[in-house]
Amino acid sequence: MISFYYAKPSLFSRPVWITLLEKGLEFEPIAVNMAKDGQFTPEFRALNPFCRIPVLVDNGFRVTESQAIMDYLDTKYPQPPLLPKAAEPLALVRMVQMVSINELMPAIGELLMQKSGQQAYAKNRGVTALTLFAELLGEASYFGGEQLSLADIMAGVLVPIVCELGLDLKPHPHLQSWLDQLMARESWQQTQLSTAEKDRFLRSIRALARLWQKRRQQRAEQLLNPSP
Ligand SMILES: N[C@@H](CCC(=O)N[C@@H](CS)C(=O)NCC(=O)O)C(=O)O
Repeated sequence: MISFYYAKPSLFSRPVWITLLEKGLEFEPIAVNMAKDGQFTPEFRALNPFCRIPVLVDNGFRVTESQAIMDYLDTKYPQPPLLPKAAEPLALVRMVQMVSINELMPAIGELLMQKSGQQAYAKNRGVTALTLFAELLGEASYFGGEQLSLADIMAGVLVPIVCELGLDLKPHPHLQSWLDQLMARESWQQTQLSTAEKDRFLRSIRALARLWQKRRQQRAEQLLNPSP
């Protein structure tokens, strides 16, 4: 049995969730209540000493880190394949995954927090990522070619968020069509926050960030002293 520890608004959890759905796998979703320190319980810390979601446990085998989990799922459950085999499409897929994680994700964090002094950098980072994605996608249906890949899943979760935060896909009409067809898929629909959930998350984001800042101190102590 696969257990999937997640939180619905978590942008690191959703790509794993979509991967599970696209693979048609049966799994037990276990919601971790981060507003109530669910990631700091001794049980959860035993699964991930860094106290972060997502975590996947497959018949006793534990995997942390969203990208590692997605790789694991694609190798263990190869149908339908979500990573191309040939060198060039694989490199392209990995580039999109890494740019999503290393550039778009921090840009989203900075735009969401509306930290003064960081908005221009965050926006430019986002615009540059979208321009690169449009170039890499070209006229193809998906980043890996004609089949959905982990790159589409990762970028397809983050691109709608940067657009909601003010970035524009108008200069990239094919990227917009790519996004529209992804968002129409059952796996995107099923994992989408409702308007009420999104509003609640946006209202709580600053309080959550303050709570996490406080917990970082707690984590610093826990990392040095792992006993519960
Ligand atoms: N590199 C990790 C990042 C995971 C991550 O930062 N998850 C956030 C939720 S979106 C989390 O668990 N935050 C809780 C905390 O930092 O206390 C991954 O790719 O899985």
